[in-house]
Amino acid sequence: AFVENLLKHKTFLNNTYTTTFIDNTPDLFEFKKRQDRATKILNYIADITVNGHPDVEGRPKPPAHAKLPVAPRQPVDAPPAGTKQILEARGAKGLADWMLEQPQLLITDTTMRDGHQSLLATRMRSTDMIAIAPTYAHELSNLFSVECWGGATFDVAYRFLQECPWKRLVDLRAAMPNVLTQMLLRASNGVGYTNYPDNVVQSFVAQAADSGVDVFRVFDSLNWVENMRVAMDSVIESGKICEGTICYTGDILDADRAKYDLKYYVEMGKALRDGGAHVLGLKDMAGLLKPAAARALVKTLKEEVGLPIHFHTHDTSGISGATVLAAAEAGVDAVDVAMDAFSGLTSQPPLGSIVEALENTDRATGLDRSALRRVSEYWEDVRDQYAAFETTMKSGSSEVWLHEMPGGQFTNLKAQARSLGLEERWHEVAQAYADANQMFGDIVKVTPSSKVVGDMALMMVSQGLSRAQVEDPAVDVAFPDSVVDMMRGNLGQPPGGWPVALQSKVLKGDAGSTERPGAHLPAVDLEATRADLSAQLDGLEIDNEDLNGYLMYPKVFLDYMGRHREYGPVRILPTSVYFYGMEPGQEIQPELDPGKTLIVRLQAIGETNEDGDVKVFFELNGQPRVIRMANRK
Ligand code: BTN
Ligand code: 3PY
Ligand code: ZN
Repeated sequence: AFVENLLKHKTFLNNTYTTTFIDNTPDLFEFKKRQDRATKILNYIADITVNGHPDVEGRPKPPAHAKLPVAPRQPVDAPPAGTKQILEARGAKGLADWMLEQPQLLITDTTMRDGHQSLLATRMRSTDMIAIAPTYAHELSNLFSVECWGGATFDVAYRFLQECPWKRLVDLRAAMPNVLTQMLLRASNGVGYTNYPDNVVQSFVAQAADSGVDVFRVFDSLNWVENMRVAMDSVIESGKICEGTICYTGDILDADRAKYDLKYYVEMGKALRDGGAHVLGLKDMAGLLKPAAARALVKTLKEEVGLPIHFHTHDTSGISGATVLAAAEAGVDAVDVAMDAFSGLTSQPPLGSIVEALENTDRATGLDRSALRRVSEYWEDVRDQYAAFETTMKSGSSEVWLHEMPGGQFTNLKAQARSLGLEERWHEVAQAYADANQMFGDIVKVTPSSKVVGDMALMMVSQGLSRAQVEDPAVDVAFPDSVVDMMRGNLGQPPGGWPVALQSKVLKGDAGSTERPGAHLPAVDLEATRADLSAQLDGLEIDNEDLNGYLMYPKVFLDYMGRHREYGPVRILPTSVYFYGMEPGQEIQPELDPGKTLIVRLQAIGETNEDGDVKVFFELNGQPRVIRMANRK
């Protein structure tokens, strides 16, 4: 093992070693067993079986009746042509024209992105998505698109699910070659929480297009079109569909909320069209758009902007189904809905019910209702596996019109409030969130601006500060870092700018920048970064997907890679095994590579010895294997 370490050592390979090399290079004596992927996976299963997974500890377990999700079998031959083939034949502009020609309401299924982001803290694993993708391809080939990437899914995959988000995308694309894939892109914030240098955004978009994204929904968290151009231009250049997106806030029918009136949205829609958007996204992230307002807004945007409109909302109030139907009546081209089992509450309205409601009307969707029920039954079984991540919201709530929290943030902020001991004071948090929003000048609240408002609200409640106190120059306030950053201009500019007095208090007299943040951020040297990353990973070859993952989230990516080396490709494990380990007598057959299946059987778990170790007895492909695991319980 020493010679092997020596021969592989970079200093040795580079011929840069000296006579003291062996004495000064302790890693030559680290004989960590090189393990194959199957052994790493057995280690992971043994670890989880003995010690549990930290993310589900103390959380509700899947119900006793939960059964392993099994997707319907599909034929091996090619699925029918779908929207993907229209994009290939007619290009992005042609696809947009095609949308305008369709009488039916076009349907996007959000289950694989916003559905689980809003209901299960984004914890759905790739294997549960990829298994059902062939059924989408064969039985739901007339969906407009499947939203399955972007938003919070990117970092959660690395951070909490120990899997590569790019591989998810590539696998879904391969299994679903006929339906458009869709992602949510936070413009200059990429899939992160802060502005990135322009060339990082460009590189990320180019890679996402290459790895399989067809529709890019691009939005800015302050609705600043100026800050969307780099991302939009990159999408257009890739040949994919640029959905330039308006984030909806306020109430166009309320004269007291004049900042965000119909004219404001029409102007923004025109600016996005003039910026090259193929489709106009209308993103109602908090579910504030009321049916009557939807009718007026959709009708006017259709007339004034002329692009196909794709509407997205959340059902936090419980009545967003009515808004979707009103938008459909007013001529909206496409809508986002989630499969029934992943719908409602802070998620999208139920896909199956919207489809039913439109049957025998001129907007009937043409989707196969029995296929939809089969697919939703599969999702029901999937959802049971994630009981640990269910949240406490039980009913629709009109309070959303007080706080205006995005669906994706609501349950998160509730969990954050709980962890600060503010669970019983949730309604105060909601009020403080509304106050913080007014204090910031009534802004669009969506990732990342929504996080800033949430940070401020939690601080106000935990420190007992009122809006008047926060604004009072005589009261000393230690503002959260995110607030300081936003007031400096690092997320960009809201319509009308920041309230001057508050900004001056937060920045201790400074004015803050009004320029586009990306204009100041120096370009990243991509090849130098690749070389540096490779060096940090012992010379591992870094492909473009890994490079772009690292550029978005350096630390999260490196932590992921470290665990990957220890545990191997745990993404192939069934979700129950990933979170809860195995029972004695249980057998699973995860697929290591296409066509290469492991047969893993847990035989028995031994007693803990005096060193605190447990022997876990497996059979791997029929051969006995024993893993010794520290019992940390
Ligand atoms: C994660 O970090 O959440 C995903 C990877 C799993 C890490 C395993 S879970 C059991 C063991 N205990 C830990 O704290 N980490 C490893
Ligand atoms: C995200 O940015 O992740 C969102 O879902 C915003 O609504
Ligand atoms: Zn959403």
